Amino acid sequence: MIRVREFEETVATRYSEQEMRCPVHLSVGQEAPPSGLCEALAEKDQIFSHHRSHGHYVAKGGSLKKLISEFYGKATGCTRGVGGSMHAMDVDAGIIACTPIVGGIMPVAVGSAMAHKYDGNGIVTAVFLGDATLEEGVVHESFNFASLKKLPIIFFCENNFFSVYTHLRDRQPDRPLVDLAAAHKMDVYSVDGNDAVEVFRVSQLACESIRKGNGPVFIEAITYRWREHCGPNYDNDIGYRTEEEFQEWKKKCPVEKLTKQLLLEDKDAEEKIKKIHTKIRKEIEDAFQFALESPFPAKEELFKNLYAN
Ligand SMILES: Cc1ncc(C[n+]2csc(CCOP(=O)(O)OP(=O)(O)O)c2C)c(N)n1
Repeated sequence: MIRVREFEETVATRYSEQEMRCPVHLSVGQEAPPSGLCEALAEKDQIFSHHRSHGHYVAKGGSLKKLISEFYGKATGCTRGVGGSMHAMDVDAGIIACTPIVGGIMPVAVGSAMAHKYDGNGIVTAVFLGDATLEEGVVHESFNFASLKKLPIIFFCENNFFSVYTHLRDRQPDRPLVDLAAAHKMDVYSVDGNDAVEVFRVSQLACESIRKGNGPVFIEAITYRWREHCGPNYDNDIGYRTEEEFQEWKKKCPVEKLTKQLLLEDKDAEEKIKKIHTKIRKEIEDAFQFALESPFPAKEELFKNLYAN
């Protein structure tokens, strides 16, 4: 969680330098869901995600150097500098693909989970989705098919209540989000998405059930994004949500929550956490330096992979 938070805060701070020229969808405040889930996944398990994927990528152990280089459009980036922040991937770390068309990644993840089932390789796939993603038809086709074929996949929904500037209550009827997945006959959980330990606990249950061959599981993690939908700023003044609401969620900071828990359990926790911060800050600094010093892709690279030939 600290690595995700420090990474995102550094991106936010350095974004105004105008050197990172791709959009950034930060997930400050939403560190517990990917951290809890990825702690429960095995190293060989795989994730798929969407536009707000930095936290997912970092939590699954993706290379910081590759991701930051991608933000700077450098040849050393995870898609060689041509994809930008919404196409994070690091196959070695099991981060297979992220795409920004809302819902677009769902059938891709389901197809991949089906391939793993047929290979019998024991890989669990987890696909991240936002609450708004449930409004896309393809999501329901994906739920239906995954359930029918008992595929080894976790549908992991981070409910942060907003689709850009529109609240959930103005987009969907008042009913539990988990009902949508339960209707497709799969196990569902709804958890406090700012409680990393709870997220880890249900993610472990999901993995155990999937590894027994019981088919997909849907998890809703209720959380809140602190910064604007896209970009480094705070936007509580523009009218779609209030400063009071934001402050209430800020009090539920997932990093502070876990820190407090650890301080109660371990007298050396403060010292250990300090060391983690120092180590991670250095790691992030090195990764930024690497990105800044890396070359831009050659001109010929621009048209590579655009055509079948
Ligand atoms: C099919 C499609 N429609 C609209 C958009 C524009 N859009 C980008 S992000 C977004 C909101 C997504 O909300 P959610 O899935 O809840 O994720 P969050 O941004 O809250 O993390 C929208 C509508 C898009 N990228 N794709």
